[in-house]
Amino acid sequence: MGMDGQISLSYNRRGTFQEDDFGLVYDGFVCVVPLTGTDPAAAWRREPDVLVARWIQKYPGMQKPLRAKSTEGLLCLTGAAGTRMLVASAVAVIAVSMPHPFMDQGADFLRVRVFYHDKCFDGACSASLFTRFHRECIAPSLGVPVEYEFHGLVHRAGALFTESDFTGDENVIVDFKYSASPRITWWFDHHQSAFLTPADHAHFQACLLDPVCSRRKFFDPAYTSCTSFLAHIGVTQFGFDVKPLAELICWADIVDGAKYESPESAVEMAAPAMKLTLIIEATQDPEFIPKLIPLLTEMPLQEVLRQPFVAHLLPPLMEQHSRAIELIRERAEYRDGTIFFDISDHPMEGFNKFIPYYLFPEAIYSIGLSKSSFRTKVAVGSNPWTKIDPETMVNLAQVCERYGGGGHARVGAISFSPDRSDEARAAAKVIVAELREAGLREK
Ligand SMILES: [Mn+2]
Repeated sequence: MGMDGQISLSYNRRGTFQEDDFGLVYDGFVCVVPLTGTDPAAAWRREPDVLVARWIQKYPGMQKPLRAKSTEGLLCLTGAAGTRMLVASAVAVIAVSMPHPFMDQGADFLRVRVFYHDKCFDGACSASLFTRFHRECIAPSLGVPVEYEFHGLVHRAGALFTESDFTGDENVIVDFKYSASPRITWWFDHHQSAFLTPADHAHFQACLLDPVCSRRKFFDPAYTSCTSFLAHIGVTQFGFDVKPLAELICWADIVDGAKYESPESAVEMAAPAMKLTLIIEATQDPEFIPKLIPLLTEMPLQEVLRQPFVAHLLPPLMEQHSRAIELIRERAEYRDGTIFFDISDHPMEGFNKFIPYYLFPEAIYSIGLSKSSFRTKVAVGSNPWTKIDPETMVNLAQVCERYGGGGHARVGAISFSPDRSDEARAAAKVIVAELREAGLREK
């Protein structure tokens, strides 16, 4: 089209613009094209002032154009509050010749690439929910078929994102940190620590002031899961119907918020969502979760679990889980409200942290000594189902900090290098004595 600059956002018939209009942002200019009524190109040639006046009246945020110029048949307007508006006869042509701003010329479908928190139940559910939301609420107004791709993201030291991975026509991040990349067109997160840097936070704040951007990027740390947050935005702002997805949304909250109603529901793995979580957290196959994601919003979780590519993964993991329960049962010493177990002679990469309270429901605290390939760990936790007044409980983060560890008031951990197991054992012994004393006081 002979225009430089970047189109930063896509059509938005259901969003910022009114129902009968067609909008896109081109190089910071907002352009609006009527999809109904008279031929806008003809109207523009005939009576440009009337057309501009009509838009200004319709979109109050774009009042009082200070400057108007015409470039290759496009009229650019600068608004009072710095809002720039582009109204043009040629925009109608853009609408026809460019089905989507980021689409390759000649491509006959739109690629939406969804980036999600990897090996996380909420991450996979969020990616699935976004896809169904986009397919039902956004894609129909695009006028082209849409294909969805999935790419997992992990927390790591250094740069979290690889810009060259953002190859979609739309690039979406769910349940993961903010990226200020202009290639990211949608973002949903609920983590307290969503912004890596103050600059990222400022970038998002600026987005919130933009009427188009603020309809694409959403953050609320008050939500237990990204899945339930995404559902809320979909329902309240886009008319998304989440009624068929109630099971998924409910379980994303339970799993991500560790809101299990009892130690049994956390440990016995009876619910399909728990079994799926076990599989999702353990998988080493990079193709597994992308294959799973589309199914999560298509069928009940029990049916997802029955799919052959899923079903065969469960038995060995359930067996490993049962072995961990038996080992902890065998080793646990319960006294004065506190459980202690040492399983450091049985290296394992992780175990369900609710097992101690499943075995000793009356326990207040538990201290576990375990060993994996890269560390000896002292896990210091408290029973989420205890009836003890939280005000009187020991702050476990402070206990762990004394040994260079950390965590939250209710659960913490200390890591020692594998060759410092003796120090780990000594620290565990001191903490056990301290918590048993506190446990005695509770009685
Ligand atoms: Mn989450």
